[in-house]
Amino acid sequence: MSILQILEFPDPRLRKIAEPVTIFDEKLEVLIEDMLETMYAAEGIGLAATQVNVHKRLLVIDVSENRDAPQVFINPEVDILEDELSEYDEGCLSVPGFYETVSRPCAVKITALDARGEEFEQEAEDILATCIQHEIDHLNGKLFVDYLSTLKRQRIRAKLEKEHKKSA
Ligand code: GNR
Ligand code: NI
Repeated sequence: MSILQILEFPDPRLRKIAEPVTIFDEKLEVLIEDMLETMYAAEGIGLAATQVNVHKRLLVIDVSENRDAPQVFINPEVDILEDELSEYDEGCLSVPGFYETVSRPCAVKITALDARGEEFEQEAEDILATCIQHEIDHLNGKLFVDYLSTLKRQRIRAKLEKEHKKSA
């Protein structure tokens, strides 16, 4: 297993639209294991393939307290179950150090494939609903900073660019 490098905003590769997964093979299983290891090492609750520069529609999540309930969603789709929005202070491993409030539908139904290519459905609320929508945004080249004001986004971009220059 290996820990993968996570791309950081404003890397243009985070803007790519991911392609559906069509092949369920050993290579996909290795990618899933590596993404889970990367997510746990970074102490995130989710990770989209886009963030590790793999532009396939695949994401991993673990919203459990004990960090022992990994979930894999391949080619995920969400249906909004309730128009009501819930607010969360969102962070992102690709926007390290910044947290801002984002509103999203509070209840969704997810349809996805598992690692074997079998379809399943799952209803999600609260942090899981927020997280899966945040991850699917990544697969569509979107980041939580896109929901903020231009001013806030530019400030975050400037601070991260400065950090990147320092460590380059
Ligand atoms: O670790 C993460 N925490 C988080 C908190 C609130 C809303 C969304 C998230 S996802 C984030 C990990 C990440 O960047 N996934 O793409
Ligand atoms: Ni993220």
